[in-house]
Amino acid sequence: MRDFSLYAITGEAFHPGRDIAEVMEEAICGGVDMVQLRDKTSSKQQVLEKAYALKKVTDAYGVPLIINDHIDVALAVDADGVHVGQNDLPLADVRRIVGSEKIIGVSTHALSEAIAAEKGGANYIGVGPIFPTNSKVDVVAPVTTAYIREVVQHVNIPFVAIGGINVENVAEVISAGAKRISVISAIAGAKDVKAATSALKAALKGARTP
Ligand code: TZP
Ligand code: MG
Repeated sequence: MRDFSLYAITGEAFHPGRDIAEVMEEAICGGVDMVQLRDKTSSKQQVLEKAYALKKVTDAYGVPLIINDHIDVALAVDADGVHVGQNDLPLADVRRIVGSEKIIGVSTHALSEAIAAEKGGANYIGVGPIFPTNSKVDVVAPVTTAYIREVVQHVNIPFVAIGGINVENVAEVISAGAKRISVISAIAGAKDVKAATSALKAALKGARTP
């Protein structure tokens, strides 16, 4: 898996009336280096259509596309990978379905889950929510940046910090040891998506430089 640092997750509710592929194109132009289609409300058919539209854009810019939940859609559009949660199919079965070449990301909220995901062959894990977030309905309590320090000590695969991260608090996340962040609202909810993404990427880079 090619490394990434700013991972945008789609959040259509944040930009009503705007096209998802267009918004993600602006995000990529602002510096996003991985995109996830996350849609918990549309029909399978609609998710498939969005995935095809996003794939066109991500392919044009050479950015990986990951599909949340819908493994069949990921395979249909030949996405780069899938992202699954703790209540989706077991990791071993996801790997059997997608094969060895696809990226598998797993959401984790506790060290036991993070270690299990690494052992099970995940390519990266999501670690969060770091801060309170309004973007996820069934969200667990924030794990805080202290938890990032624990993950750094016990997990060897790439991890991405997620949940309530924005241009103001990204430095705190990076100084706790995260190298990669994932956001929904800080990008999808921005008035000027490209400018907000550039600012976030600059803050991320600035925080990463010792
Ligand atoms: N998983 C943990 S927090 C979260 C997900 C999908 C939502 C992140 O959204 P935001 O707007 O960046 O807080
Ligand atoms: Mg899921």
